[in-house]
Amino acid sequence: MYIRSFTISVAIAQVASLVSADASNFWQSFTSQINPKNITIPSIPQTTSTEPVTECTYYNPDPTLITINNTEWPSIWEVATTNNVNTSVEFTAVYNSIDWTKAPNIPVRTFTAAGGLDFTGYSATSDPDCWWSASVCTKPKLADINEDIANCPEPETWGLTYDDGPNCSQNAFYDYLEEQKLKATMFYIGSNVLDWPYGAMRGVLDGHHVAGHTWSHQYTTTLTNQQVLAELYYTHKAIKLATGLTPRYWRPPYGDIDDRVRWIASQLGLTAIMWNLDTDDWEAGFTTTVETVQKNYDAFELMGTNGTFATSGNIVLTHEINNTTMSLAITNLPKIMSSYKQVLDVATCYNISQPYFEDFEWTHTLNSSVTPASGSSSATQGTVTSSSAKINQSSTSGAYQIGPNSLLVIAILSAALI
Ligand SMILES: *[C@@H]1O[C@H](CO)[C@@H](O)[C@H](O)[C@H]1NC(C)=O
Ligand SMILES: *[C@@H]1O[C@H](CO)[C@@H](O)[C@H](O)[C@H]1NC(C)=O
Ligand SMILES: *[C@@H]1O[C@H](CO)[C@@H](O)[C@H](O)[C@H]1NC(C)=O
Ligand SMILES: *[C@@H]1O[C@H](CO)[C@@H](O)[C@H](O)[C@H]1NC(C)=O
Ligand SMILES: *[C@@H]1O[C@H](CO)[C@@H](O)[C@H](O)[C@H]1NC(C)=O
Ligand SMILES: *[C@@H]1O[C@H](CO)[C@@H](O)[C@H](O)[C@H]1NC(C)=O
Ligand SMILES: *[C@@H]1O[C@H](CO)[C@@H](O)[C@H](O)[C@H]1NC(C)=O
Ligand SMILES: *[C@@H]1O[C@H](CO)[C@@H](O)[C@H](O)[C@H]1NC(C)=O
Ligand SMILES: *[C@@H]1O[C@H](CO)[C@@H](O)[C@H](O)[C@H]1NC(C)=O
Ligand SMILES: CC(=O)N[C@H]1CO[C@H](CO)[C@@H](O)[C@@H]1O
Ligand SMILES: [Zn+2]
Repeated sequence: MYIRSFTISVAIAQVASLVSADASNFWQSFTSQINPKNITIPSIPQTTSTEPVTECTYYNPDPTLITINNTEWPSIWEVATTNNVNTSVEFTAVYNSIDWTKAPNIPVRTFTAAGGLDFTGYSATSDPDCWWSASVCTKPKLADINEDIANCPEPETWGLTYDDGPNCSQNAFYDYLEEQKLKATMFYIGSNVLDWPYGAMRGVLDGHHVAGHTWSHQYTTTLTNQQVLAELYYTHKAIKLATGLTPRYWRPPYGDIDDRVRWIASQLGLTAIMWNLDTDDWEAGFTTTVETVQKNYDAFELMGTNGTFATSGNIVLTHEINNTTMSLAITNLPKIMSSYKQVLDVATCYNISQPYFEDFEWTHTLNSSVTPASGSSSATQGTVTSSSAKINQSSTSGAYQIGPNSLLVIAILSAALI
């Protein structure tokens, strides 16, 4: 079986034109005791059991791996300016590194009495602020703002994404993804990362593409500039603490983003990843039934074979959350894999060679539903690792299996270098 594969060298530019700003160095002050290229997750019942109650029993992380000083972090599941972090020297410095006089003059949104976003006076047709919640807009109307990613351009490709982790009861699900050699983009909530840091470590260890999903999961357009900055900053700091990596990508909760929020994210060098298919899986057992969500999956699976994505693929919104959503995923992934040519994380489907600020090159392998997908390498900035370093990296982490396809990738990479 011939499988087409290739690697994207660092010579190929990042997606879109990333905005550079002083604040884009924010990640350089972050610290971590984790080497993302050599992760060993402590073997405790929470990391090995597949029984939800055992997995979700709180643990104190090993202080030689993760040290959490509560005074340095916002309150868990509260807006990220809480616990007085917004008056800290650390946060004030980041805040002041941004020239707020250049920020778009777009109002902070409000809620209606019924609890939904208030669109009064906003024209979804002219959509001056590229407000996704009003118009599904992903291409900024203003200059110098990173454009969102909303689909996988490869034909008949399913962009695999899971939101709201890491959330303690994920072991059986991550085991399943590993068995199937599937890599997903995992959008982690900062509060969950501090609560369940080994879950985030596992995301990186397993070779998933980890991205941010804010600190406390608010509608970001309803937050002040300071709050938006804090939600992004502390989430990416938490992911760094638990994994050694700071994501360049994030997803706004509920998709709620406009050009003001995009501009703030762009100051940090961050780009939003949206979706173009929504399973509504989080509603199962809540405001709808599992059967209704299954019908959404059925339709999306059919789209893989009926021509809907003949010229370019999708990114699908699904969630880790709990046993209901993860069981729906496990039930449906075999059909998804047989209906689509590829099932890929977004870094791979979008040729993103550096999904993190740190030096951690992404090695792309399309058709990863057939063979193992991307892995990490130990390249230094501007250079590409030797093939032996790649092999050792893979075997050390235990996450990537070296198959014929990986060897082909290495061969191509070596050939390109020599
Ligand atoms: C990887 O980590 C293990 C355990 O933490 C350590 O013993 C080993 O030396 C490390 N290997 C490398 C290549 O850093
Ligand atoms: C926690 O952080 C605060 C603020 O940075 C610092 O003053 C304090 O000494 C730290 N505590 C520990 C135990 O490290
Ligand atoms: C810090 O954040 C809190 C909570 O959002 C807010 O009440 C307070 O006014 C903020 N303080 C400053 C100095 O911005
Ligand atoms: C999962 O969460 C949803 C709410 O999002 C809830 O309705 C459902 O009952 C939960 N399922 C389990 C197994 O906890
Ligand atoms: C493919 O299937 C989807 C889901 O049933 C449907 O909405 C769409 O119209 C179909 N497209 C074509 C070209 O048949
Ligand atoms: C994560 O798990 C905790 C504890 O089980 C739960 O309270 C919280 O709602 C979960 N978060 C999400 C986003 O599902
Ligand atoms: C769902 O829960 C059952 C038992 O409570 C467990 O055996 C199963 O592995 C869980 N599934 C997932 C995907 O976590
Ligand atoms: C990714 O790279 C492949 C192969 O070079 C190319 O066909 C595809 O258009 C690229 N996709 C994007 C989004 O750049
Ligand atoms: C990689 O592994 C091979 C085979 O085990 C060994 O010969 C080589 O020295 C290793 N290279 C590095 C850089 O550790
Ligand atoms: C990009 C790529 O290599 N796509 C291939 C994936 O595999 C199918 C067959 O299973 C090919 O048709 C695609 O061209
Ligand atoms: Zn979410």
